[in-house]
Parts: sequence; C-alpha cells; structure tokens
Amino acid sequence: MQSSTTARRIVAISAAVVAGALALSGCAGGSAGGGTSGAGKSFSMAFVPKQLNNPYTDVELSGGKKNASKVDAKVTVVGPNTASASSQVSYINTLTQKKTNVIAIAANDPNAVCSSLNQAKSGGAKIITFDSDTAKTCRSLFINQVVSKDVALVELKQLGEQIDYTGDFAILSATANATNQNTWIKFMKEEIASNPKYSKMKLVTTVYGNDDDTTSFQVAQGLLQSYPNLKGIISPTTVGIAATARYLSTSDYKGKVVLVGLGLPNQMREYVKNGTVKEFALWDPAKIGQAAVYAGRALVDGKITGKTGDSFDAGSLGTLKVGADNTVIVGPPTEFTADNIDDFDF
Ligand code: RAM
Repeated sequence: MQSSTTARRIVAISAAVVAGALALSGCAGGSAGGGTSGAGKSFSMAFVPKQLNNPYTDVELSGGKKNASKVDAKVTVVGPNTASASSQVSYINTLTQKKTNVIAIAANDPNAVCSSLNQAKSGGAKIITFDSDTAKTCRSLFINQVVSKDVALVELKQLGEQIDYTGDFAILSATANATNQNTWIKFMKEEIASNPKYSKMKLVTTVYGNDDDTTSFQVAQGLLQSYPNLKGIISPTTVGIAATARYLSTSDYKGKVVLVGLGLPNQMREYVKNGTVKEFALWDPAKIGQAAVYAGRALVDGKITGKTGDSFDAGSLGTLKVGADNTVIVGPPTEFTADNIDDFDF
C-alpha cells in the first residue's frame, strides 16, 4: 500500500507541475496566444500531449520548455486529463481560433484529431506530431523517439532472455487506439511470427490500462488471475509498467512473472532494487520536447517543410534529419538494469 500511495503522490505532483507551468506561461485557462511568426521572429507553440497527468508527459515537455527561449518560442501546454481518442479535439480547435503558430501533438488516435488539425493547418498553423503519430496527411513531420521496430525488438529480447525464450506472455498496453503502442505491438507480433528464436513464446492476450494508474493496476491483477501460467508481461507504457510492477511487487508473482517494457527510471527504481523487475527500456523523453521546438522554429522560418531529406539544427541534439515517412528519429533506446539505473534522473 505504501508504494501505491507513493505512485499517487507522483501523479499528483506531476499534475501540480504542469498546472504551475501553465500558470507561469500565463495560459492557465488552456490557451495559447498567436505569435507574430515569420523568419527569425518570436512564435507561439502549443504542446498537446496525450494527457496531462502522466509523469512521462512532464519529462517530455520539460525539454520543450527548457529550449523554448533558444528558438524564441512562446511555449504553452494544453490537453486532456485522460488519453481517450477524441479528448484532444476541443483543445486543437481553441488553438486554431487563437492562431497558434505551431501545434505539436502526441495523438491519442491516428485519425480522430485529423480534421481539427487540418483546420488548424488551413488557418496557417504548422503541425508536428511527437511521441504518438497521426495519419501522415495530418502533420508536416513526426518526432519519433526511437525507430519503432527497435522498440519492439528490445522488449522481446529482454523478455526472451529472462524466460529462456519459452512460454506464454501478455502485453499490457496504454489505450486501444494509441498509435505509438499499436505500432510497437504490430512489430512485436511480426517478429514473434517470423523469427525462429521466438517460436516457443506465445502472446496470449493484449490488455489495456488506458494509461491510467488505477486501471492499469487492476488490469494487471486480472491478467494474472485469468492466465495463472503467464511467464511474462510486456508493458510498453510508462504508466502500465509502473502500475504492473507495483501489483507484482506485493503479490506471490514477484520474482516469478517477468515484467519488461518502457518505464521512467525514477518510477521503476524501487522495483528494480526490490527484485520485481530486472530490466526495462526507454529513451530520454526530454529530447523529444527539445527536438519539437527546434523543428517548430525551422518550419516557421520556412527552412524545412518536413519532407524526407530535410534537416534542421536541434541545439545540443545536433542536426536532426527528416527520414522516411517524414519522421525524425531522436535516438536509440536505453536499457536499464540495477547496474545503471542510478545514473539516470528522469
Ligand atoms: C506512456 C505514454 C507515452 C509513451 C510512454 C512510453 O507514458 O503512453 O505515449 O511513449 O508511455
């Protein structure tokens, strides 16, 4: 129970941090004023994350806020508290009315936000997706954390080596519509089906915790009740893996059911130290926010349009290139274990 309280406290603190940031930016009402835009001039940029009350979101957006002054961007953050498919639409519409110059969105659904994004674009806004993409036609470019297939491969490898590449496993994902998780899951399924190394591993079910801590905890509990022979769980969401680890840590399954996935080191540290989790993966989310504000500057200045082959300066991240599918890849995944987890603070 103590760790459950801790997790709730982290969520509460995160919400307070976002609220504080909004107040500081003068946008507590969830608005982003239109900037003057144009080459070299200050511009307004709004981040619309999947949801506000997610510690991952806070780290991601801290990179945008920290770098905003370097590109002369007035950065604001608006968005829903739950990651449901259409929950972002009203926020986009408000940003369009306010003539926000750049909208950067982590989409909860590849299509549900498209018509409102297209309206924003018609009104002159540049559209960037980050973390979780929309359909290609709805944005200029996508800032993707890692090559999507590499995320799938690292998850399968970490699970496989801990269960001797044999046995039933399940996936505990975010929401059913999330573009990023669904892409990673698609690559996992393809790899399981095509790589003989995984022929004795069977994916028995995929369940959804909706990137809500309590729901994810309950779904993890239900999963183990329904599949008592489960050897492992892959949770490709920071909310899901933390909630599942919390459940496992106080259950009889601790040390017996392997848990891997994508987690924030600061949320996972206690579970690595108490032996619930041996390894998991992620990237530094702040780099995504940083890449997005620099991409916003380059789009506003007309230096790039987001086409494949474009490149832009991203400050301490160096020059970033727009690759296939108008996608920018920020970096490789990092694997965390007891040996290196204390080297990371996010
Ligand atoms: C959750 C969200 C986010 C995802 C991370 C790994 O915080 O679903 O979109 O990128 O996990």
